[in-house]
Amino acid sequence: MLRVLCLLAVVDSVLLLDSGMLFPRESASREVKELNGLWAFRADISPSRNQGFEEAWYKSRLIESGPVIDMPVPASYNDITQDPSLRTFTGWVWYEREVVVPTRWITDEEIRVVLRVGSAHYYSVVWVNGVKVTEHNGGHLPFEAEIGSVIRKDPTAKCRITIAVNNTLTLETLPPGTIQYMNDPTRYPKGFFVQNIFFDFFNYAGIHRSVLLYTTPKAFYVDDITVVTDFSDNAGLVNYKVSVKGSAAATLKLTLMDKEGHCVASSSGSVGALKVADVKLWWPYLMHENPGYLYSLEVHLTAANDKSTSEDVYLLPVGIRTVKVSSTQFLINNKPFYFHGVNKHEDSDIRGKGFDWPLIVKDFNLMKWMGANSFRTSHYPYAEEILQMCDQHGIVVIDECPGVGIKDIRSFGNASLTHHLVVMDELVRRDKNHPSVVMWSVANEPASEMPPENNEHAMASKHFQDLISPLQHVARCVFFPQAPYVDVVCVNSYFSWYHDPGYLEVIPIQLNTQFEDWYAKYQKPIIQSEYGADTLPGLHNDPPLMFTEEYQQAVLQHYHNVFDQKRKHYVIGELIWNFADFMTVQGITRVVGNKKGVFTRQRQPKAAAFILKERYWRLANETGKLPYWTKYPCSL
Ligand code: BDP
Repeated sequence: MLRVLCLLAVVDSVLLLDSGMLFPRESASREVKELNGLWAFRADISPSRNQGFEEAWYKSRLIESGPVIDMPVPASYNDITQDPSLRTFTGWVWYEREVVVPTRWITDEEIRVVLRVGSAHYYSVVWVNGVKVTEHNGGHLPFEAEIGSVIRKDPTAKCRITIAVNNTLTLETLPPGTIQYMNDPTRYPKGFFVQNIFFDFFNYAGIHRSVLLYTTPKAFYVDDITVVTDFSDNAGLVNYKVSVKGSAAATLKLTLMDKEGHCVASSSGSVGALKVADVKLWWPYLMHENPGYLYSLEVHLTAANDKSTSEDVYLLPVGIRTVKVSSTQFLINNKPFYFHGVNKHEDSDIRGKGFDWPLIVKDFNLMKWMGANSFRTSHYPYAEEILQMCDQHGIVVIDECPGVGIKDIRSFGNASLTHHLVVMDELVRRDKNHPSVVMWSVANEPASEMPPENNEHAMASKHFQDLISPLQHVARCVFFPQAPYVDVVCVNSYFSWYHDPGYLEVIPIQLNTQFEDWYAKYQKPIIQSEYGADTLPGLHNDPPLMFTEEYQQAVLQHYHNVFDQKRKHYVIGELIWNFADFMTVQGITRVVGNKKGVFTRQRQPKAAAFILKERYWRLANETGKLPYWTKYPCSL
């Protein structure tokens, strides 16, 4: 079975949303207060799952309406307790935390106070001191609410934040899912229902990323920045657009600084271009001895009246690079780039999909150790901090929206299309300025065999293309093969695994046919975006048998032989499925999760990791320039 992904290459966007989503950063005019740690928590176990709303649990402290437990934020709640019903809970859960807000934020009416949730899966409603401040539909992207007026109502009260989160997936969510009630009393307990999903990872839920309070000035502030970069010879170009919100008239000044803090270009006005002499380009890891070079763009707003001057300052990291796609190559800074990398998941023991710095840094060290220059955010947008790490380390990213498991015909209507577009819009708004992001992935393996007139998700890629069409490096969607929206064809295939299981000898012929057919049809470069085999660490057999470490190694080697022939022509990358083992629903094909990782879930290498390490470093040696510190492997 060949499975096709949809991908769009980058770079700028015209957005439907009317406000920006800049990552909260401290500056001379902005403060950030993290609200991570222990929150009070209760799952609404009432049969309707609606008791919390009926009894208005948000109106007073959560403990006053019933028992609460400690719940860490960020983290999925599923694996935190010993309660099996919480592990698979579907419905509303309630989080609450009281926060001490700095007095000045309350007394100074000129300060804008914003509450931001990095992500909560899937549907969230947020109250502050019992007043609803926002709700958000979607499990992987940030949302915000301005809360100054609410906390100023009673300056002496603590600020009580209540967040209700519902992980129920419907035919219109991304990813989609259905709830199935089992009403036969001879077979199931009363009220028994299951959440059906059509994707292969556990539907972890809860507040997955940081919750923050941050401030900006109120009279005016930098709401959004878009940069699109280019270069010619030695000169770099940063085209920028700044959107300012607020009532006061303000002056805008932009300064681009190099790593040493020296100003290399400056400008004023909300739209313009900064020219950088002797530009240091942003290069991927292993393509240049100094990868991931970032400038810093200081956006400075000032307004003065007779009495005082006020300002807003925002610092945006900027990597200057270009992305182009020909019929056979993917070019970064006009040089051919070959993706030798991994597919990942946000997934680990205990935390589930919860953001965790030690895990992230470990994963980056492992990717760099094995010589991976890229990864795909299968199958949803990852935390912004991960993309920031990619920018800094030069790890190239295919940024995927949560359009995975779109299989049911009922998920192909207008409501699904509308939601898909909003999610893509939110994704581009959040990630458009990351130099590491070189491609958008619109969906993984939707039922693209549906004819175009019925296929709203194919329409999503068309609309999405219209959205980003004024841009310089626009690519076109792939997942709907007849549609002319393709820059890069991404193919997932599992020869000798899901097809002809156990017969390694089919791989060379089937993989060759796969590549030749897709290339003949579209004349677009192709990435092998998934391939692999489930492997239980420590299980051995020679000759190789399925599920042993030897079999995983053999599958990889057979695939690699074909990649080596085709990469001379139009194959532009290979991404192993998967970087690490990850949790899935229970089922007869999964032994406590998907075991196709080349690392275990605890990030220990299986034998296949060493095969990839040897290969990726060899590919890097052939095509790129190794950084100076590779002489000192300990620093990896
Ligand atoms: C691929 C899916 C991925 C699965 C993988 C597998 O894209 O989500 O985990 O198959 O079955 O087709 O291991």
